[in-house]
Amino acid sequence: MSLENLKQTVLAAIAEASTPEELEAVRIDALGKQGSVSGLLKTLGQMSPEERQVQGPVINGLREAVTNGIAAKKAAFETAILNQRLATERLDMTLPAPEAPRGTVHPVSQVMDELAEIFADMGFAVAEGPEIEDDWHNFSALNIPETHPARAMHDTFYFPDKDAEGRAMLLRTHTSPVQIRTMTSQEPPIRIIAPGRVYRSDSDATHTPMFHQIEGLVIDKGIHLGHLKWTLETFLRAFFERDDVVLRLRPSYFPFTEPSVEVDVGYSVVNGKRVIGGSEGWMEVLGSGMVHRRVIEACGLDPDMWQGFAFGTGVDRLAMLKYGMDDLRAFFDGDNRWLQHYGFNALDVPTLSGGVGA
Ligand code: 2NL
Repeated sequence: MSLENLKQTVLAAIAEASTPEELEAVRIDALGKQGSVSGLLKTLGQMSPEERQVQGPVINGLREAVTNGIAAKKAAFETAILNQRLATERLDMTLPAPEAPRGTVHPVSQVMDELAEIFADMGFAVAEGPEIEDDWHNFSALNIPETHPARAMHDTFYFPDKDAEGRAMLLRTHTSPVQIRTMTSQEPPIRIIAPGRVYRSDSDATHTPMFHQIEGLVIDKGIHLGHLKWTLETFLRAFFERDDVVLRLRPSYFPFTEPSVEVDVGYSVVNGKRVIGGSEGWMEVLGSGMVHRRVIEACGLDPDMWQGFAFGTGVDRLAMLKYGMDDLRAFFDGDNRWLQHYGFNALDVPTLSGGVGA
């Protein structure tokens, strides 16, 4: 059979295949170990170099045409099967509801809702932004130098291609870019929290490559450390639902704040367990500081007119501290038994009057 005849025969068989099984049989006949096309490919080895130069592209072209034909037909079958399912499968909404609600709200969602409620009471709006960011919004605008280790490939997930402006694209490593976007698009005064998913190339017992962060930002005239301290104290007392939450502020360093402050909360030991409140020991819960004037400038604002404070913390960690979970990895396993145990009633929306607050 001539090459052209073989090609037409196989392409016709592909066109005639009426089920995925028939198509698979055609594929094996042509491209399988003993297949007609595979057989031709093997003949290339015995040819003289001159002959191979002529026949190689022809035979490989045949193989490619057959491979592409099969792939296109396979995709067509899959689309047809999906359309068939979409047309015939129905959810019967008239079925009675289960005896008791079965789903639960994940602790991370619960804590995010609690945080939004607490900060709304202090006049903060919730801001959101893209999880795929560029390196200007994620790093440069935050005064993080080109050589900072956080920018390294082994800490940050980069995409292979740059965007239209030539900026490197990445999965945001914190929710700060949301605040940068708010500062460049809104006039101060600004009072926002930015909760959401963030990504770092890190994975062990206490780190997952995706985790949840919440950051807060206030920009106004005459803002100082006293405002920061009052806001964090009011927030942490409301969140842990105790009046005896004690804060300890330690000097620290972040490129985007000056001065920078790390915040510990005091705990006491009751029946061998740590509970928030008192001051027998300390644990770090937040990073914060006064927004660096270079960050305010990068967003097009005059740092002699506008000042502010910012803070950031891990939502997963806050959830573990408040609700007593000890393994971070269980948060993302999707194990229904864990969710039945640690999850929250979907109808039990957190409110300041009903529990979150006091
Ligand atoms: C932490 C705590 C922090 C911020 C985040 C921030 C955002 C803007 C400007 C200035 Cl737009 N700061 N966020 C500030 C201090 C701490 O996160 O432990 N981070 C590693």
